Amino acid sequence: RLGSQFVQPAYALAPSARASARCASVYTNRTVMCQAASVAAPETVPATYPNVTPHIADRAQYEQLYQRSVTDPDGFWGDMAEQFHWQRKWDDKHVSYNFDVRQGPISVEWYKGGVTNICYNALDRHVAAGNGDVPAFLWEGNDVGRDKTMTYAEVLDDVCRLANWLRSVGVQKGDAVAIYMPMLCELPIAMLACARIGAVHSVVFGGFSAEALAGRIEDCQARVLLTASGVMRANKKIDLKKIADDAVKLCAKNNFKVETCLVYDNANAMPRSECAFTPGRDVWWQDAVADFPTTAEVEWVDSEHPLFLLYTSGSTGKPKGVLHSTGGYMVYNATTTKYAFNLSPGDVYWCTADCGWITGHSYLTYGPLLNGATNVVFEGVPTYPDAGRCWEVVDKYKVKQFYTAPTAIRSLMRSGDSHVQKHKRDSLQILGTVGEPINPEAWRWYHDVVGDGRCPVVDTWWQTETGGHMILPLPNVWQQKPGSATLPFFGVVPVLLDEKGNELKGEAEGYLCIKNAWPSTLRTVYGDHERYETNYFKPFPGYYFTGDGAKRDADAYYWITGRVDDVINVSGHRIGTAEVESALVGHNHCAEAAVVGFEHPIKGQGIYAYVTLMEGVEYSEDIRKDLIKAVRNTIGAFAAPDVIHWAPGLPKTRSGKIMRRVLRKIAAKEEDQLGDVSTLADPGVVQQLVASRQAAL
Ligand code: 6R9
Repeated sequence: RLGSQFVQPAYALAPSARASARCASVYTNRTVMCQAASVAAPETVPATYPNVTPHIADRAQYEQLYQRSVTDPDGFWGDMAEQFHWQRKWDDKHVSYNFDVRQGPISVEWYKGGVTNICYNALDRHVAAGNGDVPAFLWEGNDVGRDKTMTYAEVLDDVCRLANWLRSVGVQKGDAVAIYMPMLCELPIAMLACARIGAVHSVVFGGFSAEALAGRIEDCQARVLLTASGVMRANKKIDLKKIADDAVKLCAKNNFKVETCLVYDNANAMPRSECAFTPGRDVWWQDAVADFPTTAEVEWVDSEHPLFLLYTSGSTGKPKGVLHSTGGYMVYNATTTKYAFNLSPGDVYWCTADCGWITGHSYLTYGPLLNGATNVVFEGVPTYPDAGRCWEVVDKYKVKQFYTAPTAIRSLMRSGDSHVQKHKRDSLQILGTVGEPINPEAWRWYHDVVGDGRCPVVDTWWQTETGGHMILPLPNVWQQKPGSATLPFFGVVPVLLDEKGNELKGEAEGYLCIKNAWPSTLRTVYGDHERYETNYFKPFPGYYFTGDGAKRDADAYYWITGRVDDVINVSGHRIGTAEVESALVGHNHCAEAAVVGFEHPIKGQGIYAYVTLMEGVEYSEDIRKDLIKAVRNTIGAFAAPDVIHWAPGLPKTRSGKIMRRVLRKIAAKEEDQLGDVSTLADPGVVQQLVASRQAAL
């Protein structure tokens, strides 16, 4: 891992923004070495892949298009938007933005004057062009043998039925609708139905707890919730309806009423007879929606009309509702999908992400459908019933593009090559990764074993906030380097800044920021524009701050080094340390908690929690279990700490700030590299923690 020197950052966000006053975190964030840096020469990879004929001929053509995209965004992105249906065309000068807080409020506008609808462009447009019989979804269930195909025309029918139902229960343009669903076709269908009527969808990942779901429902005031009875993930039954019921009860306690719950009877996992049912509020999807007509009027919306909200973790406070709008998101998303995956209409494409995360929004639901591709929708997990499942599915559907996360690659790699080699995989042409830095070893295995050396690996760096890919190797357009996301996409100007906000030139390492607006820039944090400005634009005035550190090598390739703020990336899931701390101190025996990340062989990062108990409380196995349960209940099982370290005291400066870099070093067993600890109020605490680490479970 790079960025090994920890110094106090130049920017400091207001401590009052912390989730809980009792939380121990302070802003001794991990920072990067802002300096000239050199990157070791990478291993060689093939320069060209005979199987892949890219949409863009070569690096020279990329350079030419890239130059135009950044010097003439109105023209370049106008051209990219031409293929879509616009009820009213955008103005010639359609781009305007302010990224500088000193010049006034941050604002971003794209396709000014344009009126469109993303659902129409994802579905109706293809059906109208005579492609209604092309499969849109190839659904593959958790259990081998359960599958279903839906054509574009069939998806459109179902979207219209649901859109009509949503209207019938009073959902109007601009209203938020919460979606808490497993990976059934009905999940992307629900998103598209919202978009059709101009409602704003807010999908909550099915792994979140009732409390987390309730917080998200209340924040966006969603009066309608779409959910399902339950789901099987590998051998585990997840009772989604029960969690949804608990969430609705929690909302009621806070005086917010969810008026209608539409529940999909996922009978194979959990028949409706096993579910609690609240008459007057709950409605069974199959009963209520089937009789509505298969046509539904499109709500034409302004380009800047909000499309969706997606909550994501940051360094401070509760998760932020990242808001994306319609026109810019649509065009950027479709364009990145096309070039990143070298996608053509009718290609069989598979992204393994869940729709509960941004990857499932951009590269499962919208991007592939906007491009007329055939999408595999997978309900299960890559290791069930065995580690060969993905390759079996690749052969079954003749998947051409496969997109997954480094954590999945590492876990499959551990199961051995035989699971891969049992299957042919000869349909594969492009392999993609997303979510966290991919270590060169995993990259190699993905490239050499899964792709048999025939398929370029597209390492896509981007974020919930960016809506679409930002830095990535366009496949077979330029040489890859394992572990590097390489060069920016059209219209993106990445910069590396030092801690004072100066742009670093040439080979360097620094804070990764973006200098200009791109079409799918997040438009605000829902209900809190000030927080949007504080988080993303105040740290380095004039720039969008990504929260990541990066290096740039002599070939101008970018190497992402990871988060520089208090966000941990566990299996590609973003988790704020403040959120976990807040959950831990919510337990009545916990006096103080400080959470850091540590390197984990499969998950990328694991969660290491230092916990100080209340006076007189003895640390025990029961308390450990209880603390983990508190995190599961407050956030979700995926955020449960891997290690709980009972800490009689935490290393604090005389002003009471916790020195997190010390905690990170102890968690990493690198206490010989603590650096300067002379400002600690009680240096003895460090030895105590090192000594007590053995007992950490
Ligand atoms: C799309 C997504 C965003 C954070 C981001 C960075 C990390 C994502 C990466 C990567 C290195 C890649 N990240 N892709 N780091 N290489 N290819 O994951 O969005 O959940 O918002 O996470 O994930 O740290 O800042 P999100």
